[in-house]
Amino acid sequence: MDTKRMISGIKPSGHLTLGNYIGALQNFVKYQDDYEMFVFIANLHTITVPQDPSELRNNLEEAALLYLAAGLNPQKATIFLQSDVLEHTQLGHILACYSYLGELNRMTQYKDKVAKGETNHTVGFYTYPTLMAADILLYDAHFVPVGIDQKQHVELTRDIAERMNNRYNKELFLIPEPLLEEVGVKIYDLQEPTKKMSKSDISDKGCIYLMDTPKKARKKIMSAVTDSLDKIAYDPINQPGISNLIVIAASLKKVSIEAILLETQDLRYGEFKKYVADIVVDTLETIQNKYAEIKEQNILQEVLVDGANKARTIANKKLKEVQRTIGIEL
Ligand code: AQP
Repeated sequence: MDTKRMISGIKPSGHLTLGNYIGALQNFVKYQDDYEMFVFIANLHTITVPQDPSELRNNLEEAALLYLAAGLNPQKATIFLQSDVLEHTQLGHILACYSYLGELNRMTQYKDKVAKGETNHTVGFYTYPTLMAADILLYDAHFVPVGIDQKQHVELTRDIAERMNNRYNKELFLIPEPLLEEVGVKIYDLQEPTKKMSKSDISDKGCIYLMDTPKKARKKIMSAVTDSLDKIAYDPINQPGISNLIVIAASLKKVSIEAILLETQDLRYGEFKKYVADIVVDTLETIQNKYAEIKEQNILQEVLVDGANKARTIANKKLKEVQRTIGIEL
């Protein structure tokens, strides 16, 4: 049986968070053994909102090092910078010409901005789902491992791919499936546990960054908002704070929610937070030690060049096929 292909990426629009790790990065690492894995750093997606160039460069380098520090192995996975493979933007433009304004208007992230009364979003922000569709379709990926917030974009990708396949009466694109984990598809802010933990949030009190010092991370967990019910139960509606901590623990320990509940049911909230903080700190320390080692080795450029070369070969072949099919190339 042929190995199935997977593609995913993270945008370095800030320091990567525990949400990025649980919802994306640790799954990429898990899948690299069984799938042909393509993982890119989605730098083109970051500039859909304003960025400071030197901060962005730092975030980009940090994200790439974190991919490796978290356990992605360049011998197994193709790791590259999105902008190094020009085929992404070219196919992005083509797919934008096969997408409708109504579809992009329905994208939740865009709708949320409009609902908040924000009017200064860029054209790039509006069309980023079509670029994301290109990121995926260039590689004929079977699966796209994502957190819940990105599922809608994979569904749009499927719609565009099916539309073009039907229009040209051939299997131009493979129809990808979003791949969501049972636990950890959405990690919430520790201070506002009904809101997603996001790297570009203004306040960082509720957000754990992978490069936070263990002391800082522990403090954030110990100050996480809980409730007055005084019981450790998985009840996201009535106990969103405690439930979020349970999910964090289960995801990092790679066990079920029930297993965490069994282990912690008799703990008081303070003890439970310490239990979760120990797990988080242990994860961060492992990643950060590896990060320091890899930075020292100075291998990043080589990994990204090799990855881009490999990705480009596949992407270019698909782009040419698309261009010939739609008639813009002889
Ligand atoms: N809190 C989260 N819980 C679970 N999964 C998450 N992901 C992000 N945050 C969480 C997943 O990580 C992958 C890469 O996401 P991204 O960084 O490219 O985009 P994003 O979802 O917009 O992430 P942020 O942190 O919220 O970025 P900003 O603040 O810049 O918008 C995706 O699979 C995502 O689901």
